[in-house]
Amino acid sequence: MKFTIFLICFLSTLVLAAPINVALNKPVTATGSYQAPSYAVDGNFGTAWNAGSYAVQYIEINLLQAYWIDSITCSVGQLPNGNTVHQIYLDGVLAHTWSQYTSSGDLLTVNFGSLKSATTVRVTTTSSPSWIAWNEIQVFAYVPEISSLWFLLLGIFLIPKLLVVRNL
Ligand SMILES: [Ca+2]
Repeated sequence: MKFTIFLICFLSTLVLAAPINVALNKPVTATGSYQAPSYAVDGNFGTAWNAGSYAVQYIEINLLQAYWIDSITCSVGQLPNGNTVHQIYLDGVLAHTWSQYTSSGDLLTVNFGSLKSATTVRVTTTSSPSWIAWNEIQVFAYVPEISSLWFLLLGIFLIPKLLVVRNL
């Protein structure tokens, strides 16, 4: 009985903890700022960071705290189109590389499979025919909602105690 209630509460927590974009409006630094780095995390795919220079360039997002990152999506903002190499670094450690033909407006996504904890996300471009630019960089992480934490606490502490009091 207790275990069943705990299981229901725990599963509710997982269901309610949907991944959200934790990069939104976070502090950003970059190697160039022909157009402001903050445009890459402003939630608007119609605005872009543009380094104003060719590779190698990077943009780094400070998430301000460690998050369990599930996936990262980057909206390509380059002109002309062509072959590019982009690297994703999590807390300074290379986590993924895109090496492919890319066009303006393309969405590049990496799903890490297992969650990766990191505070900083850097996207480094080592090869491109264009000035380096991104329309938007989204970092999706699991952030438990307050309501789901409440469910979990209920499952762990309160409901078992109530059951004991009622002798169930
Ligand atoms: Ca933008």
